[in-house]
Order: sequence, then structure tokens, then C-alpha cells
Amino acid sequence: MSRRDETIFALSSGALPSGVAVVRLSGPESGAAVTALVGQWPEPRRAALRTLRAGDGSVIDRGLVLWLPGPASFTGEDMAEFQVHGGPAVVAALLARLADLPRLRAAEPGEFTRRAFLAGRIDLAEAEGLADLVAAETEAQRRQAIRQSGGALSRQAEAWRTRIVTMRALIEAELDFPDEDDVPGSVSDAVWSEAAALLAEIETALADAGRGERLRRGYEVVLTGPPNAGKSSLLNALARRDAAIVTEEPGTTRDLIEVRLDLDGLPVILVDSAGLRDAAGRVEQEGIRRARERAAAADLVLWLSPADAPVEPERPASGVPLLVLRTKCDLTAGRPDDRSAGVPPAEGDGSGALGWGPAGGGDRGGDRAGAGMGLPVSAATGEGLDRLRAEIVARAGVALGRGEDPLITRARHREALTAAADGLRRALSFDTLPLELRAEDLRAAGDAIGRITGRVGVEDLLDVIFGQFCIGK
Ligand SMILES: Nc1nc2c(ncn2[C@@H]2O[C@H](COP(=O)(O)OP(=O)(O)OP(=O)(O)O)[C@@H](O)[C@H]2O)c(=O)[nH]1
Ligand SMILES: [Mg+2]
Repeated sequence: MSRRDETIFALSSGALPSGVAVVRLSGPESGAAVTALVGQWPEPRRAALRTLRAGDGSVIDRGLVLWLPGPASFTGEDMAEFQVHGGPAVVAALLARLADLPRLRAAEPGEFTRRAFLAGRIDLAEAEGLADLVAAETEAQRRQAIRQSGGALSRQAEAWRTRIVTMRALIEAELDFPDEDDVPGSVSDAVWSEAAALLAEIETALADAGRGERLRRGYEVVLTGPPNAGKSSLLNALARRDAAIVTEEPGTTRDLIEVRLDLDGLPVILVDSAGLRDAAGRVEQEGIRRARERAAAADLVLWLSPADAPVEPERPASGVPLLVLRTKCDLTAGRPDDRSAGVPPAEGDGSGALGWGPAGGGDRGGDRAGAGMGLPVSAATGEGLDRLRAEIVARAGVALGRGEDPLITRARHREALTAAADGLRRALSFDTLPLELRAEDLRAAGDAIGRITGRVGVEDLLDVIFGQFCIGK
């Protein structure tokens, strides 16, 4: 598939209307398109104010034009940029005009970045970093994306791959000149200790508890509990908007309702769900099934037990950490048995950052924290919400690796490094096998790492990777 002789264009700025809209072009006809629209070429890499004209000479708009000749452009090709007023009709007229020009067509998602990759301007891991940068919603995601698009993962992967290439070269030399090896403990001994050191480094990178991937996805918190516990009210209070319907009727919520929050720079996904109970109609039963399924896959489950009618927590089967909340604490405030005045007893595994409430998996400590315990909160008065937010932030910070810089940010990287580690392990363990076979395992390990940056056979992956980009990137 070679369509790189075609010139592509797309609206690269965001939703319309906007103050300014940026339309980008890349490919051999970019210069001709500039001439067709504005007459005379501007100086390279200098913004020039020009009148953009339709085919019949009528004015589309006045705007800035940038002429960015290759190869020193983002894609390595000739590029141009039109910055016009961000009205939908202006942009529609401009795009229609470009589509009318010969050998110009609308770009596919990620096609600019794909061309940059194919031209060798950036590698695959850096391209993924750019996609993440565009998608980043929080500070921590932005920082991770900037690191990766700036080549942090690429440099490490290349360094590892180069070491394997060197090891293989040493083995080749030994295979080519076996008779000259009169030194006891041949050169390959050095190779194998180097391979073991490299394996240890890769294993360390893999043992990151998936923090980089989780940071891309967000830390998922599922609100569960009996019907009418105040789950939807709490979700709305934390989200500071009416995302979910609240009524006094038990069984109001049936679908899963997601809200994405930026808590202290961390991406947190709150999920409201149907109240758990036995007597329920078909629709509600399905809602309950989905609630349990989602909770089992969450990073944290909140069990909401109403202060005026406590219910024992139902633990997700998967051992996801569970935090008990005593909701509607305003209803019992001032009563003799009210615990909300003081800090509730610390129980469970003690992993709660604030030292209260049952936390961690289904151990006995967590179970001992019965229905009447947990962090008192009230969606009505706002009590306890700051503490709850702080607790979620503390846990998310650990799970997403705040302050750490995990290398791996996608399953693709993890698969590649796992395959590399397997190759190294095979090469190291079969020390009775002929050197040729062990060298072959090293080669496989090096190739696996090479797939991270796209240096080695990744043609099959490109559609998948670049298809996830937005159009105009
Ligand atoms: N006093 C008081 N009432 C609350 C509080 N939170 C919720 N409620 C009330 O409790 C009732 C149920 O609230 P919801 O938020 O719909 O409860 P839910 O857990 O989502 O219920 P389902 O969706 O049916 O499972 C509503 O009448 C709310 O107004 C609170 O903090 N204090
Ligand atoms: Mg609800």
C-alpha cells in the first residue's frame, strides 16, 4: 500500500466553532495547493497573512498561511498550514476547496504521524507518546506522554537492543574462529553474564505493576452498596454535577454511569452502579450483574452503607481493595452511637493513607470492620468528602506510580519486553545447547525489543496503532 504520493489534508485543531481553525496539508502537492488558494507562496516557515480564494476567485476567508517545505517538517514531506477563522462554514469551504484540487484527499486518522514515522522522523514509541499527549486529560498523563514522545522509552529500548547486537557479534566471532579460542572460559562467558544483567534490568522494568498503562487508562473507582445508599448522590457530589439520577426510590440506577475526574492531576474514573439486592426485576438484575462485574475489575471499590440502616459489605470476588463509607451521616449526627464525630477505628490492612477504615482485600481485618463502620460521608452536607477525595488520591497515586517514571505505557510494550525476557531466559538456561541455537534466542530477544521503536517488522501493527489517533494528527 503506497499512497504516500498523495497529498493529505485535515482540520488539525479541535471542535468548531473556535477562534482559529488550523488546516494542515502534507505531501508533494502542498506547495501547489498554497499557490492555488493564496496566489503567491509565503517565505518558508514564516507566517503570512493572505486571502484564501475558492475556485471561482471568491474569497473564502483571510488567514495565516505557513509553507513548511520538507524534509525538515513534521512528516518529512512538504507541508502547509492554513490558520483561518474557526467557523464551521469557513472550514467546510476550505476543506471542499482542497478536496477539489488534483491528488489531494482527506487524511485518515493518525496519517500525519504515520508519515512522520515512515519518513524516520519519529519512531513508533514516540508516535504513541504523541497520541497520548493529545489524549492526556490530567497532569500526570501529560507528563508521562511528554516523556515518551521525547524518546524516554525509545532510548532505553535502543540501548537494550544494541547490547544484544553486541552480544551476538561476540558469539559470531567465536563461531567463526573457534580454534583461536585458547583462553579457558571463552568469550561467550562474558556474553552470558551480560545477558543475565540485561535480563535483570528488563525484569525490573516489567515489575512495575502496570502503572504506566493504568495512568493512560485512569484509576477506576466503582461505587457499590445496597439500593438507596446514596451512591448516585455521592457520585454527583464528587463530580460536582448532576451526572446520575437521584430519587428516594430504591433501584433508581440500573446502568453503569461513568464520570472522569482530575483529582490532583491524576485521572480517576468514578463509576456509579445499580444497588445490590436480591428482589429485583429483570432490568435491575442485569444492572446488578454489570455492577458486580465492573466492581470485580476495578482498582478500588467503595461500599456505601447508609448510617441509618447499615449493610455488611459485599466483597468483589477478585480481591479488589474495598473501602467502606458510612453514607448520609447527617441523619445520625448527634445520636449517642454516632461515630462520625471522631476518626473511625483503623482496621484492615492499614493501607488506607489516612489510617482509617477497612482497606485491602477480603482479609479478616476488613471483615471485622462491620456495617456500622467506615468513613462517614454526607452528600447532603458535604461532610467527609474532602477526606474521601484525599484517600482516593493517595491510593491512585500509589497505583498510578506518582513520582515514578514507568517505561511501559501500553500492552504492546509489555508484550515485547516479555518476549525479550523469555528469549534471554531461554538463551541463558540451555547452556548445553550449541552456541548457534542460543544465539538464535538472543536474536529473537533483540527483535522483540526492536518492535517497540518499530525498527523491526511492525508493518502488521501500523494500521492498529495509527488507527487509534485522531484525524489531523
Ligand atoms: N439525608 C441525606 N440523604 C441522602 C444523602 N445521599 C442521598 N440521600 C437521599 O437518599 C435517597 C437515595 O439516594 P441515591 O443517591 O439515589 O441512592 P442510590 O444508592 O444511588 O440508590 P439506587 O440507585 O436506587 O441504588 C435520595 O432520596 C437522596 O436524596 C445524604 O448524604 N443525606
Ligand atoms: Mg443510584
